[in-house]
Amino acid sequence: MAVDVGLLFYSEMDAPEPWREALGRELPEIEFRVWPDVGGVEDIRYALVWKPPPGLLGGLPRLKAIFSLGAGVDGILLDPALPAHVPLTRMVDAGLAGQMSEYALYATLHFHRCMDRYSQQQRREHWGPLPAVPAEERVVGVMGLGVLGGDFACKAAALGFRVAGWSRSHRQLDGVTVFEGDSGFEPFLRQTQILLNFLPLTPQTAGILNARTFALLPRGACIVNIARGGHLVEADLLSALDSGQLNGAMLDVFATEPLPAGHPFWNHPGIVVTPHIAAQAIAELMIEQVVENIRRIERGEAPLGLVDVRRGY
Ligand code: NDP
Ligand code: OXD
Repeated sequence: MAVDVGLLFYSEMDAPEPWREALGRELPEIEFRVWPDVGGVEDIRYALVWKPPPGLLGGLPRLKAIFSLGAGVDGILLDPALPAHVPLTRMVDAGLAGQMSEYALYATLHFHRCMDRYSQQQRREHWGPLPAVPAEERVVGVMGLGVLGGDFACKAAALGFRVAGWSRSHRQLDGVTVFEGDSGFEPFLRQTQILLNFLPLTPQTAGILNARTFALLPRGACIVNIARGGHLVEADLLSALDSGQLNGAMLDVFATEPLPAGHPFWNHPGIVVTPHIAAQAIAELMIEQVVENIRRIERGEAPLGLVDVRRGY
C-alpha cells in the first residue's frame, strides 16, 4: 500500500500514546497527529475521534474516513457541519463486548442478590436475611440486542436467568425471548425485573428511560444504564426511586460527564454511580479494526462497522 498520509487523533477521554505506538507498529507510513497539532489540514485523510468539537472534521478537506473511538457515534453525529460524504465507522466489539458483559453481569447480580439492600443494612448494623429468588425466576430485560446487548443477553441466559430482549428488528438468540419494535416494548417491560439499557442514542431512543417506561415495569424493579446519559430522564428516575416504583439504579453514563459536583445522584441511597467505565477503549484491542479499515479504504473497499448516519447507529 502506498500511503503517505496523516491520521488526526482527538479525544479528551483517551490518551493518544498507546494509539500512536500501536498505529506506528502496524502502519508506520501514516503520520499520527494529535489535535490541536493538526499541521497542514490537507494531509489528514483519516480521523480517529471521540466527541470531536463541532466543525473540526468539516475543516479537513481531504478526509477519507472518520473512525469513532467507541461503539457509539452520537457524539460525532451531533456536529451540524459533519461532512456527509465521508464514511463514518464505529468499533464493533474490539474488546468492548467482554467488558460490557462483565459490568452488566455484575450489576445484574448486585440487584438479583440484593447487595444494594445488604450494604444499606450493614451501614445500620442490621442483620436481616432477605428471601432468595432463584435465577430462573428473575427476569432480566435487555434493551438493544446488537453486538454488546446480544453478548450480555446470551451470557445472562447461560447463567440461568430468564432473559427478555428488545430490539428494533427481530433477533434470534439462544435462551432469549425477543420482543421487537414499538408494539413489543410494553410486553417486554411488563415482565422485566432488572432492566439493562444497551441502545444507541438516537432521536428515537433519547429519553426512553422515563416515567412511562418505569411505570410499566413490575413495582420494585431495578435499572442499569450503560448506554448513554441522554437515554435517561433524570427527574423521572428520582421520582420513581422515591415512590418505590423502582428499587435501585446502577448508572455508568450521564447527560453531563463528569457528573457535576452536588448532583443528586452522587449521594442517593438507591443509586450506584460509575464514571463511564463499563467498557473502555483499549488501543491494543481496537487498533486492528482501524488498520483493517485503512487498508480496505486504500483498496477501494467498504470499511467494517460502517454507520448508517440517517439511522444514527
Ligand atoms: P449495535 O448497533 O450493535 O446494537 C444496537 C441495538 O439497538 C440493535 O439491537 C438495534 O436494533 C437496537 N436499536 C436501535 N434503535 C432502536 C430502537 N429505536 N428501538 C429498538 N431497538 C433499537 O450497538 P452496540 O451493541 O455495539 O452498542 C450499543 C451502545 O452501547 C452504543 O451505541 C453506546 O452508546 C453504548 N456503549 C457504552 C459503553 C460504556 O462504556 N458505557 C461502551 C460501549 C458502548 P436492530 O438490530 O434491530 O437495528
Ligand atoms: C462507546 C463508549 O461508545 O465507550 O464505546 O461509550
